[in-house]
Amino acid sequence: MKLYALLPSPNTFKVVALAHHLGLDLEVINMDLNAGAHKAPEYLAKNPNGLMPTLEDGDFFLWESNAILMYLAMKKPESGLWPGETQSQAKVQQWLNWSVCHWGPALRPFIYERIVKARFGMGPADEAEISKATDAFPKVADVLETHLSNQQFLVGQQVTIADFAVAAAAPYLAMAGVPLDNYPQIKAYALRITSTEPWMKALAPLDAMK
Ligand SMILES: N[C@@H](CCC(=O)N[C@@H](CS)C(=O)NCC(=O)O)C(=O)O
Repeated sequence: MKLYALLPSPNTFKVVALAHHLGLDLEVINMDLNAGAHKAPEYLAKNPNGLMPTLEDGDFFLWESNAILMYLAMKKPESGLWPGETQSQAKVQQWLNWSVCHWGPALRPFIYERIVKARFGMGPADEAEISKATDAFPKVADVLETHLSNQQFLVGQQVTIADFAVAAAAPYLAMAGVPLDNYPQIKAYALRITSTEPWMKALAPLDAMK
């Protein structure tokens, strides 16, 4: 299998970490944004959004990172990363959707304003945006903090793809100054999920890019 990837992005490295966790063979192809590789017709035929990641498995192509997580986990049902039982599956879906609809948007302004802009020379962080995001943050973060106060993982007693999705931004939380001082459970959880060997392997290219 191949993954067309944007290596510094959480949507990419959560998929790479899962492939390592499951012991799946995945060739990672980092797309050259400067060369416009992601807007070339050959790539748009694989993913008409022109975004990464995209999975290629023979003649099957799949985009949307959480769908890719599910597809990979279903290849190894014995791993439990995609649970076998209906209510657990629904709970995993609940957190995958929450991660796209609420957690990602709550984190994005901090990551965009403080990391992406600096990296691509797009000017200083917009403090008005940061202030708006800071005010909005507790409404979302409180949900995760409360849930984690008596849970090691989001669903059941073991790691699932929901954890891969929700913890994916962990390496950027401190760097982006996400206001986590009042959220000890979230901080500990993000570290717990992403300090395993598969995550270390997936995150290694980030260190090389610093
Ligand atoms: N919902 C999509 C988001 C994909 C996405 O926005 N990818 C970003 C990296 S996180 C990208 O490819 N950016 C390149 C661009 O915007 O040109 C997913 O989860 O796969």
